[in-house]
Amino acid sequence: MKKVFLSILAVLSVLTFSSVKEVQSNGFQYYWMKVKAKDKFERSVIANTGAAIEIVKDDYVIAYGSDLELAAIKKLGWLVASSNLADEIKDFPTTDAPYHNYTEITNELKDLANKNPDLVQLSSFGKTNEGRDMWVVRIGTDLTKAESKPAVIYMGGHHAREHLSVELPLMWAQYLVNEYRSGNQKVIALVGSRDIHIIPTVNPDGMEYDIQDGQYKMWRKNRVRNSNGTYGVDLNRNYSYQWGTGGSSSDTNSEVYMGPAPFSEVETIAMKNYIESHTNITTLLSLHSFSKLILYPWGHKYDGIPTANDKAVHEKMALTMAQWNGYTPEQTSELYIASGDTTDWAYGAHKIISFTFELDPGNAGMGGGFYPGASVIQPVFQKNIEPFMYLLEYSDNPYRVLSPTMQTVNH
Ligand code: 0X9
Ligand code: ZN
Repeated sequence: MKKVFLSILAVLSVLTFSSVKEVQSNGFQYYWMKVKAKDKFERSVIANTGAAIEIVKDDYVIAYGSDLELAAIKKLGWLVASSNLADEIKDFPTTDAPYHNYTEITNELKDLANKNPDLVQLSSFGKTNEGRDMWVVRIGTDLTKAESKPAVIYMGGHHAREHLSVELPLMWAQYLVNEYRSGNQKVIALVGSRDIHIIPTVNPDGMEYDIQDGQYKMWRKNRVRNSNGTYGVDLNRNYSYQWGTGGSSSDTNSEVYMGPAPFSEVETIAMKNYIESHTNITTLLSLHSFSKLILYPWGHKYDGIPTANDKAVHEKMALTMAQWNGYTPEQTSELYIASGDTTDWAYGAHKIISFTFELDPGNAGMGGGFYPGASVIQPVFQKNIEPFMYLLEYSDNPYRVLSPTMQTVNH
């Protein structure tokens, strides 16, 4: 699919300004903002305005939000003085053809399943607002016995504009099958002994909307029509665990609109039902972009997970995975408080060991941000193979990472 590279973030590399105006189809104006914030407490105040914090630095953040949120941030007195570069931004298009649109993803997954019926099962576990199938691929030998094996679930694309987070799960599914066929002993053993669930995109409607004009729209949410005629709920604020307790907004125009109720969205309900119907899932990875981080619960409060072993498992696994991909491991709320995300729910409600990766790039420099171009796809996948494999390997008993004999029943 031809995509036009929107270099809105390229200008952020200069960081000599604080706001860039962008108009979305709902008629509201949206801005990039550079906002002074020295710690997680100040960042949480910013998150509570309803703006989405996208980059965290030692003494400032880069946030994206509506004019209302801009006004609220201005009121805090933390907005750095700005210049408006919107017109300039529209002058730098380029193509991103290797990324997959929804039809291409569907075709790739069907192809993988059709050619490998002994290893791959493709199914739709829900329908989006616009009627698209939500695809999950299940990989393993003897799929009729899959429920009796330990399971891990990988997902991407909660946020529409985070296209790299969709490419990686797709590539991971293809990689596992290819490596299995070509005799990779480790993969053969793991595909034989695990139940692997891969959901390339949780938000197909949002993703298609983001690319539909051949020009990125910087869309984040799903495409539900809200009761007041606005569009979209932030799916990563809509899960039920401690829903609406901070870092999300009840304003339908907000980038982090939590929805009218927990699990109000067909996409999150489908995720809930799917995960709850596979009680063998021990380990979860939700891919997002960008910032090069490995995050683990809690996100809704500053305290860590109260159960010592569970906290230690998350910390140890995050640290280990960071050795391969070079990302920074930390508890989610070290960034800022945000409630209603996938991992807080998966761990909080079901004790699934859960991680969010914020993929490359690390910041919004030239060619960076949400639209880093096609050249990053392969290298970012390569550096994440070992972390993905590690989650798969230890999904039989993640507590083994603490001590080989440790067994903690977590369901
Ligand atoms: O804010 C988010 O949903 C994620 N960042 S993103 O830039 N991809 O939007 C981070 C989610 C981590 N979870 C919490 N902060 N609770
Ligand atoms: Zn995201």
